[in-house]
Amino acid sequence: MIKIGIIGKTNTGKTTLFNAITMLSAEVSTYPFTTKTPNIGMGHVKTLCVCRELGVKDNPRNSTCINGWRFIPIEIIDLPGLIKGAWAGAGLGNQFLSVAAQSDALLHIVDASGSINEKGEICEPGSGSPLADYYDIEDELIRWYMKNIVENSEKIRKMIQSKGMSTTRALFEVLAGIKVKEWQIEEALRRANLLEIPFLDWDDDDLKAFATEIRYISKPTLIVANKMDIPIAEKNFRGLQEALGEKFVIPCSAEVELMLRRAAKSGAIEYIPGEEGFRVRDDSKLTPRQKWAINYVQSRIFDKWLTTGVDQAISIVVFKLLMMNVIYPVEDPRKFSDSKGNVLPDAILMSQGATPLDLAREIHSELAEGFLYAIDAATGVRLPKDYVLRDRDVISIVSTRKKRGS
Ligand SMILES: Nc1nc2c(ncn2[C@@H]2O[C@H](COP(=O)(O)OP(=O)(O)OP(=O)(O)O)[C@@H](O)[C@H]2O)c(=O)[nH]1
Ligand SMILES: [Mg+2]
Repeated sequence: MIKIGIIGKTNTGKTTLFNAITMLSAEVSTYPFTTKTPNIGMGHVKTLCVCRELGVKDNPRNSTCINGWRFIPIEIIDLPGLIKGAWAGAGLGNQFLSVAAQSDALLHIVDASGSINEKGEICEPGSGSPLADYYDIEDELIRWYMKNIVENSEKIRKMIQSKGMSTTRALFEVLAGIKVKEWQIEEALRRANLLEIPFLDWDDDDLKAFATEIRYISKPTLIVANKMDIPIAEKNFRGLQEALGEKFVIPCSAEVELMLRRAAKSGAIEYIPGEEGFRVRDDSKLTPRQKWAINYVQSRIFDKWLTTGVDQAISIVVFKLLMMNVIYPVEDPRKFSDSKGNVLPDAILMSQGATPLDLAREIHSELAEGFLYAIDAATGVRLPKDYVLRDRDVISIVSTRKKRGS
């Protein structure tokens, strides 16, 4: 399952966002460093289901389908807030960063309303600096990568000198544990102009240049400008967009999303995450406080920003940054079902370039071992061996071995 880590300065709303996405109740407060250990939960990414296009009624098993939208599970990790010096182990720094490093992508939350000061304490909205906060946290991450390499430099040196390994391979041996891939190292070396300079000749600037590139390449990151329900956040949001023009920055209100999801769960409103509005079930049953909240949400978020941004944030990470495709594996290509007759039972996120054999591996190793060929269920055509899976493909794998349990 894809893992998305939520990082950011303390008090920016990471846990509020985590609770909104997972519908859990991890502790939220106005005190800095409320979250002491990572919270892990399940969220969903939304995609248009193929059921309508195929004209079938589906029976999802690993996911859910609501009004033609498929919600696919993903793992969300809420991390303790960062501070300057975290890379060197200050606060919960080290523990935090090694957990963050296990994620496939990151959401970097900033308090766009400027309601936290340099130390992360709540202050007058507009007085904090979201852009400075952003750079501080990014700096911590890059320093942490640098520290990791420096601590292992003797090991890297030995691998190069005694075992004759290339710089790329030796760095990979050390960084693989934090989910860095070999091609990403190659790419980072290229972008940092270090392809021709052996590791043994690197100076501090080379190390920093490499760490900066590998941080971005190995952990694609979406910047989430949170607390957009506070009016002054708009100015800061525009500033962030301006300054970080080459990156994705999206406006968001985690608190509003949390209110909406909880109200929908209680039955007071109808709301599908990501939609551009909600519907009150029965106006006459609302308390004055609920009426006030509904007004707040409507005027501060929907009228101004169209959505709360939470669902969009996850979609952008999964589909734009990680460039995942959604594949629907089925056993019976005519009925689009599994062996028990469940129509379109599973929706699986696969990386770009993945083949039907990769899909078989993802489902079960035995299915892959006996892999013969795959069928495109929508057209009934047998796919060539080197076929590359496309988004929304419905695939039936023909194998000498059946999936266990089927
Ligand atoms: N107005 C507004 N307040 C928010 C929003 N999201 C979070 N907050 C508030 O910001 C404060 C901090 O929220 P948390 O979710 O605990 O922040 P955190 O980043 O997890 O903080 P640490 O765990 O201490 O690092 C709380 O008072 C939240 O209610 C939002 O979208 N709008
Ligand atoms: Mg927290």
